[in-house]
Amino acid sequence: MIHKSGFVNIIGFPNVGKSTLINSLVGEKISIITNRPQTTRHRILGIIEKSNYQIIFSDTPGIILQITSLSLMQKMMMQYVEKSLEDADIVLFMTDIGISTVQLNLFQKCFSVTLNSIQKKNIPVIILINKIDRIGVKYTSDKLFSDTIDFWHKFLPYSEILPISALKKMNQDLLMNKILELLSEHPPYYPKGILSDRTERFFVNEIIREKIFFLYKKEIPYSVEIITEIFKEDEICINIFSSIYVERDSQKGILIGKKGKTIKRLEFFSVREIESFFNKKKVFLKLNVKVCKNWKSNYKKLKNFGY
Ligand SMILES: Nc1nc2c(ncn2[C@@H]2O[C@H](COP(=O)(O)OP(=O)(O)OP(=O)(O)O)[C@@H](O)[C@H]2O)c(=O)[nH]1
Ligand SMILES: [Mg+2]
Repeated sequence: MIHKSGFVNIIGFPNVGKSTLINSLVGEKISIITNRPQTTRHRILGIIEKSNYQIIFSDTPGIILQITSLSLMQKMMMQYVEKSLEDADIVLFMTDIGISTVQLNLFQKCFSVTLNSIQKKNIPVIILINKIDRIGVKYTSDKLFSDTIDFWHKFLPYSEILPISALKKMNQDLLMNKILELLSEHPPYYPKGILSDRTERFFVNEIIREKIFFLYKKEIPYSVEIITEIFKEDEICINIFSSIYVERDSQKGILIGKKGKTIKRLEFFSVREIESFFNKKKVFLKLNVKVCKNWKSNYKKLKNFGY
């Protein structure tokens, strides 16, 4: 029996549904999802396998199309994207029906060199146009949809274009069949039975960060980073102690809230999700807020945060 294996890297604009897709393909929530851009900050592997294949998917941060200066954190996020474009066996380039031609042209300007090199190396690219559930079965007559198709036809003429809905799992079987067709024969890259390359502590950090996106407005979710210092698991429960780092003193007060009310809510929502993620009856979580000035532009601090 032949065995296929390879790296299938999901790359695309912010907020188009990359993390939704990897979760849906892997069948577990390994990557957090919010309705705001730049949610994913790292490259996260999600592995699926059967006796005859092992596919290693990568979720990546959304490509920031911004001419003005990026923070060091954003630059590091974009390095994960570049790296994922280089080491892919297959690139799933994700866009959605809401992306305007202005954004697409800007993308062409910023990424033409990288995309040319992918084409030179003959790395197959499948262009995924996500969120077609928003326009339903008549999506082919949608103007934005046909503009997007035209753009990609001209830009990467040899790539397949597949309209999908990551949320509703539309055309996911088609996508899986295409991936399996394109993958090369290779023994598994990872020992069988592994779901992700990430640690339990990483998943806890990400769950807390996701809940911060839901509970806090404006810049707060973009100003936090989390480190889980204690993760002690026994048969019945998990004891967790995590620190939330903010950029400024004023943000510390906002995170904690009056008489600690808001942080209690954050603990409550985080605990519920951590319990379900680790399939545990009881999780005890203690959150602590610390100020770490300008961490987003400090290389050493970013390294400590796992960038
Ligand atoms: N209607 C619809 N919404 C979707 C679909 N896929 C994702 N979404 C929504 O789009 C938003 C962004 O989804 P994410 O999966 O976080 O997007 P992302 O590309 O990972 O975003 P970044 O990590 O910020 O780059 C969320 O509100 C999702 O529920 C889809 O197929 N249809
Ligand atoms: Mg994401």
